Amino acid sequence: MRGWLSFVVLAGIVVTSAHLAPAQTSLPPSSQPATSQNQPSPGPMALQVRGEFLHSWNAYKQYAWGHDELTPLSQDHHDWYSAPLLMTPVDALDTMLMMGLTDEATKTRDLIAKNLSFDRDIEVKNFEITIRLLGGLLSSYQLSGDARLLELAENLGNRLLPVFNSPTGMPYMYVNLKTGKTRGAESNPAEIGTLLLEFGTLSKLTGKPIYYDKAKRALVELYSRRSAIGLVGSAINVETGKWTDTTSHISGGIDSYYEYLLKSWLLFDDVDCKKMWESSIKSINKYLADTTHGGLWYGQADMNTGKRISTQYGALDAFFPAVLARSGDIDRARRLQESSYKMWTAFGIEPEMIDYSTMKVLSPAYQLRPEIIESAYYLSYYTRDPRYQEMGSTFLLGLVRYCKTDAGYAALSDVEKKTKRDRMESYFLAETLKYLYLLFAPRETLNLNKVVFNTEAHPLRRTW
Ligand code: DMJ
Repeated sequence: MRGWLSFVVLAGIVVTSAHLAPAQTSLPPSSQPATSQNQPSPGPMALQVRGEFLHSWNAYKQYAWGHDELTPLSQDHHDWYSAPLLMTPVDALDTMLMMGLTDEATKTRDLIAKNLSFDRDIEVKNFEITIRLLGGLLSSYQLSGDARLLELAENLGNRLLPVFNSPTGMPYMYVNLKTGKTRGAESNPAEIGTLLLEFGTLSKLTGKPIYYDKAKRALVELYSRRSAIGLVGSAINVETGKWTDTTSHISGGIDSYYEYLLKSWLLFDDVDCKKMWESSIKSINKYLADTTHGGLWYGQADMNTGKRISTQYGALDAFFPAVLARSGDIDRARRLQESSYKMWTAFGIEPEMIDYSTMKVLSPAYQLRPEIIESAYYLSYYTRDPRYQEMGSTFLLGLVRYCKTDAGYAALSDVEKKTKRDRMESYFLAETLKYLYLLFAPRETLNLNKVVFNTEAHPLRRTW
């Protein structure tokens, strides 16, 4: 079997097979891949996206190899902490595997296995490290069978565990990877409730329940502090369990908490998560949905009274059509995606935040975010309506026109002036280009009903 031309189906994901080195394969026999002769051809648009991925990845290799991120304008690198944790390679690896970039993936696995160490005296953000690194290591392990990635994931999981040692069981925001010292009692639902897919998968793959149990308890503790009308706020103290900001919304700081209620049910068959999702979505649709400003939007309300606080919506909120579609609510998903698209097309590319009652920009940056593209992919998958690939062409056009640089892609500091910012976040390769690729690739490239993407677009599969 040879590179791009040979495919295997890994319980729902079609990937090339050349990277499945037998010596490093440690998946149980029941989850070993079955060879498929039905090789899907990516098609011209997907190939163009793959070209944009390579343009960005090659720039990372040239200017930032071994570091966390490429800085595209200065053609240099940026590390999050005093020691690099290979954020971009770990985040980008499963995209390479899914795009069939076998040689790149093999070199990247070797880089990670040889150079990534978590034995560092650095204080890291638990949420970001979990969704990007733990999620990336686990999904790439499942796709490649490379046992070195699972070893790294387990090592990282053990170093993150101290975050849960708070009086409520809800995690602190920061932990020192070497000493286990924690900090940051003031947290939010997203940072508390976006851990179960990764920690739970680690439990299933290692046979050690501790990771699942700790992350599940955090989720349940958070849910149990919802208001009488079923909403959560924006900030909570994990030591006292008291809310310190009662503003409720589906935006950054809360967003992926809801996503993980739904997806933890789907990935683990966890009926508690099913119940928590089902009661939460009723409250979200009752108090946060807003149809009074042309189309469907979701704004902000007080978690206790349900009173509307503001009509803000932004690039991060645009993940919600994907979640609605995955839950089966195609009607709301379609309507909300039209609103997100209006936000994108008003400026040629989307701002971080608008007021949907006036369509005025509240926060002008575009940080190469994936959410609107993720939602287009889910809707395209479930409805087969060409409308969403048309949206995808608009997104690709805007990205190439406004964000492409000689060395990768750059965020924008202002979508109205189209001024660039010297930053290419690792999620651009993990999420933005992955979802864009999948949107244009043949539908059978991935069986969305058998795969659960974590919030950083790392595909997880039930191999247990
Ligand atoms: C990513 O790290 C994740 O998608 C997270 O849930 C939200 N922010 C970025 C992308 O915008």
